[in-house]
Amino acid sequence: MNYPEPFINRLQNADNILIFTGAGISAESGIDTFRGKGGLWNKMKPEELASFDGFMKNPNLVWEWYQYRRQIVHETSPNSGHYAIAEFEKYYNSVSVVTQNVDNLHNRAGSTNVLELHGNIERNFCIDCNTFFGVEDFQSVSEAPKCPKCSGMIRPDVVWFGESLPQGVFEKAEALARESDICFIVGTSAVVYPAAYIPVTAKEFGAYIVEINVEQTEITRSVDLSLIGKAGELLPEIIKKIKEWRGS
Ligand code: BJW
Ligand code: ZN
Repeated sequence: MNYPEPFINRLQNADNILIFTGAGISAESGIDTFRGKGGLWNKMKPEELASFDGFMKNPNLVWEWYQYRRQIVHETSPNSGHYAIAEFEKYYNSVSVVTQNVDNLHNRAGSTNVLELHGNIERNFCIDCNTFFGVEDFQSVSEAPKCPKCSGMIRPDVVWFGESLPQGVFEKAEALARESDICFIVGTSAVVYPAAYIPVTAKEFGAYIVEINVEQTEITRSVDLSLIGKAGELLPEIIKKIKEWRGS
């Protein structure tokens, strides 16, 4: 692919790279997205499955849904998009991944600076005593479990609608956005807030904004460059170009 000159200039001179990702980066690993064609929210109701009220009304249903998704995450692997993102670290001073995903695949691909805005499906916690547990603690439990310490309800450590993001994580992501020279927006519909403010902040503070998505989104009209295609194909192409310039 031939890239526009301003993008090439930024890629060649950047120090700080920010990569903001959503469900689309994991689609090629076989994990369903939330919106759009085949999205989870076409078949399921977000207010029943991704809200605290929904959990309190039917904890077993919500627990079962997360156990099912954990199994999918456990059985899959990062794809070429996740690996390309990890590879940016070879070529730039500072590379940060700010993800809305809960699937842990950026960490598994080797990215070392990952901020998880919406939590991590591989953890649980007790809503009463706040003790954290790994997924292995309740691996084959099919009904919402109770805390072994205080009998409180155990829930996945993810951020549901109406809930605050993990303390300090959004602020850290905003600070990285302000410092970034290039901000990639990869595989997200960019409709969920406050997460979707991250690329807006990056742009306000002068970053060059590149969107990678299989289709146009809410944010396409405000980006500097929109690359339409699969993240697992477009990101490795960008890395290949960088390698050619750097000769390694
Ligand atoms: C590919 C591809 C390929 C596919 N390659 N691309 C301001 C304005 C308006 C509303 C609000 C606002 N502030 C707050 C709100 C309310 C709400 C919100 O944003 N609602 C909007 C939906 C209207 N936000 C919240 O409630 C947040 N909390 C909050 O604001 O707290 C403050 C507060 C506290 C107390 C009282 C009041 C306020 C919390 C949001 C939590 C979101 N949680 C979920 C579930 C996480 C757990 C789980 O996984 O189960 O997070 S919902 C879901 O959406 C998930 C995702 O992280 C998030 C974003 O979705 P994402 O990643 O963009 O996925 P998709 O499916 O939408 O898009 C995929 C894209 O990939 C598509 O574009 C495809 O084309 C593309 N694609 N294949 C490249 N191969
Ligand atoms: Zn407890």
